[in-house]
Amino acid sequence: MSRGWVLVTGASRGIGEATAVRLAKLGFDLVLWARSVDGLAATAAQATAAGVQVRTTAVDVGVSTEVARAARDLADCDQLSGVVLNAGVGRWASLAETPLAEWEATVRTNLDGAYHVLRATVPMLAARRAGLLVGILSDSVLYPQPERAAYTAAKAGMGALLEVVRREVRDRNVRVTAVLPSRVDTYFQGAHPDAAPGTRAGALRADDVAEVVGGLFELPEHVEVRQLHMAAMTSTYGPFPERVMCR
Ligand code: NJP
Repeated sequence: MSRGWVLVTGASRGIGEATAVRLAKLGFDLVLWARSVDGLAATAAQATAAGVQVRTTAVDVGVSTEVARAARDLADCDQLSGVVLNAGVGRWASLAETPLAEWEATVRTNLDGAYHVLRATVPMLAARRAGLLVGILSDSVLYPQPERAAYTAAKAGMGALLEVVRREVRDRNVRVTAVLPSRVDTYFQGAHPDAAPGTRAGALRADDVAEVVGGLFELPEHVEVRQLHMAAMTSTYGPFPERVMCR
């Protein structure tokens, strides 16, 4: 029996791909958005194998008209149960070395993209008087680091937007969770233009984040996890030493 539809953005690879597959295994039908048609098809094939319905649309979340067009298909889904705002990009550079085009591209995907997708989907969840919104932010929001002005600002803005939405739709029973991962072994660039799974030693795996997001969808409807900060035990990232001294 269907558990309703979940929209996952940035579902062509990385955390979005893993999350889509995890949610499919939990029985959710899926709407998958990203720009890469081939990547979406590969994710859809894995999700369909779990026996759920899957719809894919090539969408640049930073372009309002594309999101509006894709959202028209969403209206046909009889029950939108949740949204995973996962599409994101980031390239590390100091403020002085961040050209305007890079700043705008980062904000357009991470912050404007969240705005466009939220505007399209929050009314649907609010009308149902149920649903879960999960935003994939970053621990950069908690620990702003040098060399990543555009990314940190965009993700912090997205976090603020999610908090506003939480308060606006709380009385409609819509829950909002911000997930703040430390490093994850995906294609995400950060400081590494050639990043690919297998190149971030000691980081979380995409499946780890997917497992946690899947768990959020399994919670009773009266439970809201508002913020979730996760890191690999092998991570030494962040302002505090995370390595535990073994006796
Ligand atoms: O990265 P990657 P992750 N419109 O590059 C899509 C956050 N995060 O899985 O459009 C629509 O493997 C892109 O698809 P495509 C991070 O900020 C990561 O690690 O086909 N989709 C692909 O499916 C991000 O929010 C780390 O190119 C767009 C996906 O996004 C989320 O995790 C740490 C798009 C990116 O897959 C997933 O990133 C952290 C657009 N305009 C937070 N632009 C980490 N990996 O270390 C991109 O704290 N996508």
